[in-house]
Amino acid sequence: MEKKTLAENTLKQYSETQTVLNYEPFGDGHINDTFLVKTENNHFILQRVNKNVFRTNALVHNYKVFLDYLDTYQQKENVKLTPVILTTLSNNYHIVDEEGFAWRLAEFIPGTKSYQISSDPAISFKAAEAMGKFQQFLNTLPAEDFEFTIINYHNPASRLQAFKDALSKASESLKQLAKSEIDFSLAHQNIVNEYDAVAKNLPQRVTHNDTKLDNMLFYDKGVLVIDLDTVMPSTVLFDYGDMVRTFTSPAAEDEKDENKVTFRTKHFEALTKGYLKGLKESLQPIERDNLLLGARAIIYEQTLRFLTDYLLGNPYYKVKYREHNLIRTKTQVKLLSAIEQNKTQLQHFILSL
Ligand code: ADP
Ligand code: GN1
Ligand code: MG
Repeated sequence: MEKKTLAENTLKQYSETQTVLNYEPFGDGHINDTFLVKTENNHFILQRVNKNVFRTNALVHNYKVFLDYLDTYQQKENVKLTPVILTTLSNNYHIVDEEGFAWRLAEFIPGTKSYQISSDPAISFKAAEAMGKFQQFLNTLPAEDFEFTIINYHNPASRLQAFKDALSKASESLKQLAKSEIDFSLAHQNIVNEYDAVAKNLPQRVTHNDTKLDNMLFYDKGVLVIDLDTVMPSTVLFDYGDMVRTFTSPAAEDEKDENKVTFRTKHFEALTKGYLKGLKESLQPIERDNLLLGARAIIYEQTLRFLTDYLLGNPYYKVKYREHNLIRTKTQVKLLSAIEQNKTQLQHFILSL
């Protein structure tokens, strides 16, 4: 069935969307299909979850677990952490269509903005502070009630293996074009060993797992966290790390001019302060001591993921042109190299807070 018909069938299952005027693609996510829906009186966000990426049943299960807790938590703490996910006429958060795709409808808050790049350390601070508050909520959830919406999602060792497998299959011409990124990846495998050495002792918590800057919505009342498809058991190291990855460069993840990609210490400091502001006391020493390792591990993992996707002909990330994933790889390499050069000072800063 056509995606348009499936979307319209979905909207019929909510009382709020009986008068849809039109809907159009929205946002800049790499994974799901997102639409802005206009009705006579309101706007909504309609999303079709990518079933090739997520295990749909696990995802539908997890949303139910955390959304059922969220209402009570938000009322008790008097906070709003994320846009409301609406329930259907039969009281579900998702509708699974006949092709097996899950759809959901969320509140659209007018005047919200999401950013690809942080333009001010104050933005980095606020976004990370919001993520810290979100983690305080996640800390109240029992990890054993959650399923894995993606198996081996943040797992540097398995991402390294997937990269090596892709390398063995890739054409000579692609390997030639990505030669320096391949060499870089092979030369930095020690990061996986460093991560694996601490991983077994890290507490498993429910975490967000996709904390890039454009998964946060800024508005006059604060910052909301979105893109909850990867909420599942993992470690806070990656949530902290993905903020370092996406807040510290003044250039987009797919900036073609490598010279524009730099590591901004001020943003690193601001986001670290923001994240630890409310969260510091609930983190264990092993977590605080290894936050920087989390950043290095996730930037390395992201380098491998983009490069693997490039070598395999872009099956995973949405791309606008053939070299898009290679360009994304190059920005990760530049950022990780800068962090590797400043490891000692950065670690010192984290431990000084
Ligand atoms: P993806 O997994 O594809 O990244 P997201 O859930 O992050 O999907 O949504 C993609 C983009 O859509 C976001 O970066 C944001 O700009 C926008 N978006 C998603 N949900 C909302 C919402 N409730 N209100 C406003 N914008 C939203
Ligand atoms: C994807 O869904 P989105 O666009 O927020 C990806 C993340 C990557 C990110 C890189 C489920 O995030 O893991 O870090 O792209 N999400 C998934 O930009 O793979
Ligand atoms: Mg997103």
